[in-house]
Amino acid sequence: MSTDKVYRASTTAPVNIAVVKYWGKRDAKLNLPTNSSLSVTLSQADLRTLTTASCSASFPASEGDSLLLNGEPSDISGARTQACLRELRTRRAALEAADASLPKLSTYPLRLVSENNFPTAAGLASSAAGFAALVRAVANLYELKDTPSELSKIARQGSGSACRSLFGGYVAWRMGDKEDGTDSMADQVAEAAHWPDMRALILVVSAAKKGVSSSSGMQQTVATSGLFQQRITTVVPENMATMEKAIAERDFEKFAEVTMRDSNSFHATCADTYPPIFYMNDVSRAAIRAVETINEKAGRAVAAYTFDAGPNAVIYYQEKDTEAVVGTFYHVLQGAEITGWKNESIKGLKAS
Ligand code: 2P0
Repeated sequence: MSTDKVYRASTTAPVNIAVVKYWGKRDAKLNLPTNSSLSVTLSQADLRTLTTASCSASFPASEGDSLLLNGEPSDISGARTQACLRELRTRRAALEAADASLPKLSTYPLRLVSENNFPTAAGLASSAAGFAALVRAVANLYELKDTPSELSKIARQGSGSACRSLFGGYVAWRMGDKEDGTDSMADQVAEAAHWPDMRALILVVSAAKKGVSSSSGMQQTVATSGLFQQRITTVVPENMATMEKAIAERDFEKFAEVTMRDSNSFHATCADTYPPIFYMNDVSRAAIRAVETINEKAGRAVAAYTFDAGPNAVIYYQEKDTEAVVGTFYHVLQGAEITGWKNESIKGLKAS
């Protein structure tokens, strides 16, 4: 066999937006969380990372592994990326040890090329899709037999929320209780097709990079917030159980209430961090008031807001309520960019 042969595999991974939030690590090295979390995976038509992994004996060993992210060379020497690549190589090496006829891909330098189909500068969660795509692309290249849940344990070490992007639909990340993290992984609660009416609107309030990174923000919260203890012992376990039931029953009002309460609880623990962390701004709060107005007018919860570690709002709603929800935002939030989920006609519209 020619040593010049280039082995290659490509994959895409979607962005996910949590409705029960991950915030807090019990082990920062292994990315083990202090609570379970649950997210909705967004359509890959709108937000996804495409990653191609290749390797060859002909790639100069002196160049080592490399990553081209959106056309720019990117540093992969960080501990998290290295942990992912090490785990993937170890699994490939085990296959090679068991079958001498397999090419020794685990010994070749890796070239990774990754592109987001959304502006990285938009301040949207890109690390989740990024690490999920990286792990699956290399796993495909190495022809690993691991299940998505097994791969989620590797992606988790790149970025916690990345473990949830290995699945579509409604996804839970079970925190687990083992010290080595072997039971801290994601599983699918329901397929997207289970609730075909579900939609998400993303309101890009600010494209600026966030002031406090998630990693350091959550460490400060764990260390200083008293409210956080109540969140992880009582609030989140209840929200996880109620949310799973709401999804199973396609109960949008319950889904909406838990989504909004959990976002509020997460941001309350941020405010209770010392010194406090503020991710939402005045426009974010205007979005919350707009959702409240929409729901009051409808006489039921037809829209649910949630905010991550930044000011951008994600609004969940059902297709039948598009006019009430998107129509109102279209008029209310002047100057904010509106992007839609599922390639709807609202994609890319400017509010006016
Ligand atoms: C989430 N966030 O559940 C929560 C809600 C932000 C707020 O997961 O340190 O980038 O890489 O494990 O995954 C953001 O945290 O943090 C996040 P690391 P990550 O989506």
